[in-house]
Amino acid sequence: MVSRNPHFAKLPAGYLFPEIARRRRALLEKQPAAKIISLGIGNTTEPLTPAITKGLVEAAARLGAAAGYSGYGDEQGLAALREQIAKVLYRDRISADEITISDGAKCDIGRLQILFGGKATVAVQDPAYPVYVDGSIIAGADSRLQYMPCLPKNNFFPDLSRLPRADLIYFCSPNNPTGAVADKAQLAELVEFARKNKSIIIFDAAYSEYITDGDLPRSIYEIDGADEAAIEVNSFSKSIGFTGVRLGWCVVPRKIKFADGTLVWQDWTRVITTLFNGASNIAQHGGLAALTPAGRRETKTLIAYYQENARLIREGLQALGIQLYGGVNSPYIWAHFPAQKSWDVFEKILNEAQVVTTPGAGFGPAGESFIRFSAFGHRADIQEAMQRLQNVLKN
Ligand code: PGU
Repeated sequence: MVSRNPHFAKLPAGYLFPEIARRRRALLEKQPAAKIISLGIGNTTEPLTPAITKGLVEAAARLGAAAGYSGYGDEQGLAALREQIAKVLYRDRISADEITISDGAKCDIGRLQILFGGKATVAVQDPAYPVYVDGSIIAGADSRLQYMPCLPKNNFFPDLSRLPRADLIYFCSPNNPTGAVADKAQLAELVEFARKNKSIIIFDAAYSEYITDGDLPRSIYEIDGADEAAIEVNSFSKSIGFTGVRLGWCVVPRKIKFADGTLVWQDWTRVITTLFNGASNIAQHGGLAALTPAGRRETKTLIAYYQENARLIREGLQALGIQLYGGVNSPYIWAHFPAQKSWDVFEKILNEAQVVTTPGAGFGPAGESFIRFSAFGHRADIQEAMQRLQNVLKN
């Protein structure tokens, strides 16, 4: 018999979102006619926009002719896309060769965990996107995980003065699930802390395009010195609806070194070239189309649609007197149900309103008594969900 990788025994039984899907199916078995609305998993619902669709279609068509066919590409991604990301999204704060194109931020987080291995000590925001914790456990980090509580009383920014040194610090802004966005002073404090401790920040900016407030940083590289201390992962999933198409990127600056002087970039290149064969060429051309002026205009309109959904959710919950956070420069609304268990509130909303949400406890201990509402949905569904909640959640 083959022995089981012992790290898997340390994980919670299942990943959060399949568990939520299981409970949704259980409701449908009891009430097959239920018209369930999902404000649960952050999954995009609106169609791809015209310029981006055209980029994808034309790339697919080129593959259908001898002259335009191509097979494997560079593992790091199309040079043109790396250059455009550096120019359009980072205003050349980092260089194209520090960017690798991937099949999404989640996949890059997993590969980064391979890069650092199980010996690395890890700090995570609590609550956090579960992949940081579960992925670290799979990589062998288990008990060395440090939780950094992020609660209303600290404005969802951890008290770094109490944090013991960790090799890796996961930080997500705009945050999933709290919707909090770190300002420049807070990120400067984080970068300073990491530099002082010789830690590496893994900065997840998957929702950066939801920041419309010009004073808030969209990238950690807006902070001086971050290129010596931070890796950034990002994605086209939530900005242009590529959740199913799959396209993301990772920035590993050349200034970041391991203790023995090796460039992290060098080993990252080794991971990418050895364990990844590049993102889909069609998807990459969709990404290129998204970075043209027309693509950028369409992206803004698409994001504005989900932001209006977020506004409607905030308005609806506020009318019920529920204390809430986020949902302004972020697609997530973090609603507080004091003294209640988040899985109980989740079940009540699911069974009585047929609305799927995400229980805060699924994101870590500090998520208890909170519910995450996702603004990804068709407008009519959002309106209908808020109507149903008026009846179910009113005191
Ligand atoms: N990073 C963060 C912070 C996320 O919230 C998500 C998706 C990703 C990365 C994934 O990006 P990709 O580029 O699409 O790989 N979070 C969603 C979906 C759940 C999941 O398991 O990814 C959510 O509802 O939290």
